[in-house]
Amino acid sequence: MAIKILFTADNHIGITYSSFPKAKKHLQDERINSFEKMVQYANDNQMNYFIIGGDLFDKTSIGDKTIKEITGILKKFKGELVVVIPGNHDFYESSENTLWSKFRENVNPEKVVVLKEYEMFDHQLGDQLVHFYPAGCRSIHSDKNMIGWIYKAEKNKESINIGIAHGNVSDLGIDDADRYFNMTKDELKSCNMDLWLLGHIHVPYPLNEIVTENPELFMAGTHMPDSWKYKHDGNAWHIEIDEKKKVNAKRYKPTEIKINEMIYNVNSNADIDLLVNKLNEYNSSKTALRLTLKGRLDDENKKHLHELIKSKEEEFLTLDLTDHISKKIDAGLINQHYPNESLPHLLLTELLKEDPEGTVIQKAFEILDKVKSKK
Ligand SMILES: [Mn+2]
Repeated sequence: MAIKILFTADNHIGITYSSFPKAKKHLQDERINSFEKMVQYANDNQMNYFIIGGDLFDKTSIGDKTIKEITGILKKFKGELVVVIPGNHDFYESSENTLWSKFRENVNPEKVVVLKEYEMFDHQLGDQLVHFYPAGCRSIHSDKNMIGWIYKAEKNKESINIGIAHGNVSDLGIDDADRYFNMTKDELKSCNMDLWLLGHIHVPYPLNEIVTENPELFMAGTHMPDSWKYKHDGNAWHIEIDEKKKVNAKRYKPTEIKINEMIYNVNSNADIDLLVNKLNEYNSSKTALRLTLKGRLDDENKKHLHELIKSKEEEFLTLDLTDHISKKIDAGLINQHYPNESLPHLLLTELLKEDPEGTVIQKAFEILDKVKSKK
């Protein structure tokens, strides 16, 4: 019998989206709504396990209300078991009144387990025995990973053995290898798991949409884009593994929200039209866009461009504009500012001839303008 797993991680519930002032409330709500959509997807596809590979929450000091909101959503999972490991942001603390003690008070332990210990957890699914080997975190940083015990543990070849860990993987990671529970691919392989489910790097792995051969490790990525740096779609894995250990997987995208950055050169009216076309291609109500404009325009075109962007602003979830467009200097502008045969006129006309697109004329114009305004 094939078992079906919805695998997610790095949900960072409670993240504030503080660098998206206009959209932050919407993004915070969507983070929870899209989390719930994963549970719905898992139900619609009759999945057995809903596995969370660490950093379900953004921090250990998360409020009770948020904890209850999430446990309430997890209760709706109709499959056999929700399996959670603590990540480095929501690491396990053994004292009382902690995030995970409160979380566990709010769930049915038969249906939702937090695997905080470094020991095997068994689950019988029909005639299939499944062994989970968890390697969650007990601190925010560590120069050592937590999978050492798995390497040493006994394995039963008849059962399906699933390792779940949270941390950086050498060559895949984007984090400092020595601070975030770093694992090498060789170390993971030597543990002899049938499947590795990993969280921490917010980028999904592998990058294929459809997986028909066991990639040995899956990185969930985060279920929804979370920062200006984040260029991927939100992601979760739909994974199936049968008794012969054959793996099939596909991606599930729980949200339409995208975060994009765009740098664009505008030097003419035609460029402005092209820019508007590009902006029209976005699914704007679901997109936070950081737009940086470069190039050179005369005052009139620049004003026109700003009006256009202002009208677009409403459509986007957030449209952050950084304007590095400089003033276009041509004969007309020089004539307008300085009398014919004056020193500035002669100088600027000469520089314009020399290199009309260069930065020297730009600089010279700015300096002369400064001098002029001081008089
Ligand atoms: Mn993490």
